[in-house]
Amino acid sequence: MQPFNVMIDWNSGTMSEGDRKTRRVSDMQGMYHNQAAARDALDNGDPKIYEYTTIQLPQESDHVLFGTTTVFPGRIGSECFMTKGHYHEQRATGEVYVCFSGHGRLIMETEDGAGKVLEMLPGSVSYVPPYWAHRVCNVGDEPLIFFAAFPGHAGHDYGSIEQSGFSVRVERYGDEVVVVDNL
Ligand code: S6P
Ligand code: ZN
Repeated sequence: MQPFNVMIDWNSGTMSEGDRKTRRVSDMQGMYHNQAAARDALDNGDPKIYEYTTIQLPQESDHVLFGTTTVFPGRIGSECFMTKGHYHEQRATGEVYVCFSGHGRLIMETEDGAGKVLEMLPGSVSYVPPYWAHRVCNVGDEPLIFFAAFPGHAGHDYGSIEQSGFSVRVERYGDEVVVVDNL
């Protein structure tokens, strides 16, 4: 394989290579706490929650996959727009998130019951260690744009999160951001 460049437009978070995927409320059924607010959002235009691009490379451990994500600003009820979140299928793989613009929270947890929430802001580099599920919430009024890099063989396990969710959620009231237990 030959080395190559890709170009990232940091205003939008789009990349010159790779498949850009869009996730709307309809792609995240049951993930927001306030189900009535989620139904309202669905009936009122099914807003875009986030978009992401991953570079197309062999999904092998010798390679490093990377991509960008743009989480749009907004809330479903009081809960901030967020990514679906996932474990890596190969649990023993970590990830690095570099935030370029916007303001967010990175929610992480393990199957052993450990949890951690980190702030994401321009210049923050967050390390997601192996075994930690991860989800990103936009707590600001601008798009939250970040870059991610992870081992090629990581894979994505969405099912575990779809079934049991994360143990906390991030809500915003006025300018106040709160992390609430999902009981
Ligand atoms: C991949 C990495 C990101 C996410 C992206 C969308 O390991 O964590 O590129 O894929 O932020 O989130 P999700 O949870 O829908 O994959
Ligand atoms: Zn990941």
